[in-house]
Amino acid sequence: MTDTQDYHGKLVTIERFILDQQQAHPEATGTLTNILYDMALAAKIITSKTTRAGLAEILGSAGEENVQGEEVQKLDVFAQRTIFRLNDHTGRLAAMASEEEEAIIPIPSRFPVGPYVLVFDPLDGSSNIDMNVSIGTIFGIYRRTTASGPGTLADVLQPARNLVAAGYILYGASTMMVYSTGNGVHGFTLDPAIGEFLLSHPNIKLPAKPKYYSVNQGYQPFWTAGVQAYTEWLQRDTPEKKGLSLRYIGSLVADFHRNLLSGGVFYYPADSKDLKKPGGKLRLVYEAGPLSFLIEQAGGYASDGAQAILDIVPAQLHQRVPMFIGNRTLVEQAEALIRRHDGAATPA
Ligand code: P6P
Repeated sequence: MTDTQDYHGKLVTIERFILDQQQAHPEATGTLTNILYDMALAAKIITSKTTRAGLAEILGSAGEENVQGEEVQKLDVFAQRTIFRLNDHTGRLAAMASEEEEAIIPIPSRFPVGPYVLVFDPLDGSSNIDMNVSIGTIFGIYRRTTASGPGTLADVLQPARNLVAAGYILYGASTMMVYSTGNGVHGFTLDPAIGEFLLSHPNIKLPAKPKYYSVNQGYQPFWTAGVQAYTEWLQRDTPEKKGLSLRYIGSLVADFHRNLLSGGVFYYPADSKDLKKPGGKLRLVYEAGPLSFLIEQAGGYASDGAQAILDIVPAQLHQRVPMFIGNRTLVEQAEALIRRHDGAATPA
């Protein structure tokens, strides 16, 4: 097993790191390695567009032609097509599933299928683009569960504990790719001058002393009594912790990344504000699941308020789930207060 401590202070590209990690698995064929390579390439391609998003008016906004007469795509559609086109022909995947597509995405019949499935939210938080707020891509990789032929919905509807890899790409002041294959969480920062992701955050672990809580406090009137009590507990000095500061960007990958590095808890609970979303807003398969895999690899925990998100077997592709994710002590306190005030019935 490659000791990631060896990397501190060393100049390592993401490709070199992924390959080194593969060498810890003699049985590995390199297929997973190549899927991760392609996610890094997707990140570079999408970055080339997100850094100019604000210029859409000058360059033409989505659906129009830009000054070069090219059709300008909405960024989330562009991100979706980029990830699809990098993976549709490689023979590594049996199917894909995306936030942007109602059904699973089959591998075109002219291409071979492979042993993995890729689930992804191509550009989460894209409504923030016009305000130049950081946005992100979230992805998870499973081994297919069906024996052969085209991948099926069953291959995708697996509990996140089955993930073999998960990660995200944060398009912020710099572009970062953060991923895990079950051997710790590792962060890479894109150096645009050379077009390479360089290892900048080896073996990320949640700080034991949390700093922030992150929630949209605007929904407070619509929370259950348990979530109200939890929020009040987070704000207070207690024997276990100092009162936490509130930080909420409203862009999941940015909020998650900040708390991963600073320590804290992010939660998007169920609320009674929008009865069409009794289970909260975030999606289980391609948002909460992969992030829950990452947080546990970083020493934290993720719950829907009653159970580990990693153990939830999805019933539908786009099903939503309440999510409390971060330092284990903070998330377990949410479960305790919800049990005490709301009973075992909630959340949805
Ligand atoms: P609200 C962005 O639209 C998103 O899906 C996540 O990135 C973010 O965490 C959440 O919605 C914010 O939702 O209701 O607080 O605006």
